[in-house]
Amino acid sequence: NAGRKRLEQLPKRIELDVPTHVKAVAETNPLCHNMTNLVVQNFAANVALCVGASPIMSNNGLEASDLANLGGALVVNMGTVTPEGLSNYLQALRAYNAVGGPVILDPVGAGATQQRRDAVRQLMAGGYFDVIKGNENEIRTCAGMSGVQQRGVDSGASTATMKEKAELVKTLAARERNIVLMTGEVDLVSDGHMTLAVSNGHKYLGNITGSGCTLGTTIASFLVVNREDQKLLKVLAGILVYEIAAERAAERADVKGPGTFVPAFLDELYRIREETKTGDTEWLTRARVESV
Ligand code: ATP
Ligand code: TZP
Ligand code: MG
Ligand code: MG
Repeated sequence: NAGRKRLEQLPKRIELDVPTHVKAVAETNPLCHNMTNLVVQNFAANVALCVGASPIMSNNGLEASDLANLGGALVVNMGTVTPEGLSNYLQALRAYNAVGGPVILDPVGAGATQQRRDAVRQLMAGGYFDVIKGNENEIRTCAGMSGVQQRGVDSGASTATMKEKAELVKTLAARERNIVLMTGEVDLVSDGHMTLAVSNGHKYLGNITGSGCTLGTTIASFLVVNREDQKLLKVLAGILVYEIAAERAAERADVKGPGTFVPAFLDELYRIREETKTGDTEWLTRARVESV
């Protein structure tokens, strides 16, 4: 059947399509509109630039329709959401949906407070998100599961098995007819049909602020290119570039911990995109992707 065929083709698709998408971002400089939290503004703009996108940080809903018409993607990251912020996000969501522009939701801290639970509900009812990405507790909150209590923006320890988590992302993606990504040491990503586990990345990503947020910015940039292609593979391309850059950075002799990791990570994001432009895709041999 079609599902099995898609699965059999996966290694080949990764080998062929991932570099195509990486190259497309590097060569077409897609606009990436970030409505994001107060913490990560500068870091997210730098990550976007390093993968080859053109970032604009704007939390003003009144200018979202002009920006949507420029053909880029929107990141809605509710890390420092306020009532005014929420109405700006909703306005922007409608503007991008109206022109078919890709939108990604990062429900930061969704399970921490009542304000955030309400914000997630209103956002998900207010329009279509091509991708929802978050840590485990954030994705549980998006799925409407009760009893989720986050202590802040971090997910905290998990008691769920990989199988349970995979089932959750698949069910939510099927319900929302979009792509759902649950991040962690192993990332789970699904389009409601196929679910993939990505085991790349490095623990330093958990020791710096904004690693989830800037993965969202990266994925949004990838959603803009090769519009007729499968979204799941573009999301996967964004994840792989991001996490393999982190691995390469952490291995460098000049990296001694999370502080020196940040600039090295930006360097490696940039280097991977430059290598891919010249046809050198050796970095991709590190990809650890499994169907679950
Ligand atoms: P949290 O606040 O719970 O850390 P987050 O929104 O920052 O959540 P993460 O789950 O930390 O998001 O994921 C951000 C990125 O870091 C992802 O690419 C993920 O794969 C990677 N990552 C996080 N922890 C690890 C780890 N221990 N090993 C490898 N990669 C990791
Ligand atoms: N507080 C509000 S938003 C934010 C913090 C610390 C950044 C969260 O970043 P990430 O990428 O989810 O770790
Ligand atoms: Mg983190
Ligand atoms: Mg996060």
